[in-house]
Order: sequence, then C-alpha cells, then structure tokens
Amino acid sequence: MNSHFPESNNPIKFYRFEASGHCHRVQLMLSLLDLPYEIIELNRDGSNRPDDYLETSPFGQVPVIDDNGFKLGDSNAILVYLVKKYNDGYAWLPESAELAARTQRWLSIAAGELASGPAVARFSKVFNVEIDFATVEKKTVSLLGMIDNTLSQHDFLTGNEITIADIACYTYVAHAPEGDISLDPYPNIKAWLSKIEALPRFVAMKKSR
Ligand SMILES: N[C@@H](CCC(=O)N[C@@H](CS)C(=O)NCC(=O)O)C(=O)O
Repeated sequence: MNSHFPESNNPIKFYRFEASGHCHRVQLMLSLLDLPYEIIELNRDGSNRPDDYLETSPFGQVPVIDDNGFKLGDSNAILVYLVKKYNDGYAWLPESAELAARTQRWLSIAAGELASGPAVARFSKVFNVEIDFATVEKKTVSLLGMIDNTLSQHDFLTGNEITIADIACYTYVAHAPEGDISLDPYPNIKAWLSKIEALPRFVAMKKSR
C-alpha cells in the first residue's frame, strides 16, 4: 500500500457505475497509486446514493469519492486530488508551466471532445441509444487522428513521461471499438494503450460488448 496513505485512514469510498469510463479512469489512478479503496456500485435510479450525494455531485453524476470525509465529484478533479494528496514521488501532474498547461489541455479534451466523441459513440451502441452517429463518428475520427499524430511525436500525450492526461484519456480511447470505432488506423494510439496496460497495477474496464 502507498506509504503516504495514513494507516489510521479508512479506504477511499469510490461511488461508480461499472460501465462508466469516467469512473474507470478514477479506478485506474487509485490502483496505480496503490491506494486502498472500496467500490460502491450505484443504482442507475439513484436509489442507493448517500443522502448528501447531490451536495458533492450537483448533476447527480458518477464518479464521486469520499476520502475520510473529503468528498469530491468529477473524474478529472479526482485525478488531480489523488496525485496531489498521495504523491508517490512521480510527477503525475508536472510542475513546470509548460507541462502543467499541456496536461490541463488534455484534461479539457477528456472532458470535451473525448466525452462528446468516442464516449458518446460507445454509449449509443452499448445502451442502444439513438444519436446522430455520423456526426459523432466524424468528431471521433478527427480526435483520434489528432491523438495519433501527437503520439507520433512522443510516447505519452504531454511528452515522453506519463501524466494524468494519459490516465484521463485512456479509457474512452481504449473502448472506442465498443462504439464501432476501429483503432486499426492508429498505430501510435495502439502502442500508447499497450504502454499504459503494461503499468504495474493496471486495471482494465470490463468490455461491454
Ligand atoms: N464531468 C464529469 C462527467 C461524468 C459523467 O458524465 N458521468 C456519467 C456516467 S459516465 C453519469 O454519471 N451519468 C448519469 C447522469 O448524468 O445522470 C466527470 O468527469 O466526472
């Protein structure tokens, strides 16, 4: 267990939906940092949410964590919290102005183009929801091309070292094929996914289709 996690503390409570990529990125970070956590699988109808859940997550979304009374929603905010709070000596969120800004740029892409592209394509196919698939597919292909091009220049999204940008973007890219978006045209993306999957304590998200 991470030596920075106080022995007196309880495991971090992690509220999630199993099939959510936003939740998986949090689980991946918890695992990479070797932190103790307890999964609380929420019902889709909200019936087993804690009474104060909407105070932490006003949009009623997952993921949410409760770290011994510190409650936080939003997957990217949670990644920032975990690596700042439980720094394992590695610069998951680099300090320099340039690299910190690049990392933030990818967190914005994860919350923007990634969420409205491959995540929506997957959602539509996994949950059988009608969408304007052609438009989402076009956005996704454009994003994947941009990511592949970035990864032709360096090993990870912000440079040659892994950061939380990679963790934030990993899941919905890796699971794009569940949205009928092939990764075959993107050799650099495939190599990048393999590097992340080779990390000690990597945990996968279950395939949904
Ligand atoms: N910006 C949020 C987005 C989270 C999100 O979209 N969660 C989805 C599951 S993937 C959710 O809770 N959907 C249920 C809802 O919106 O009611 C984050 O990064 O955590």
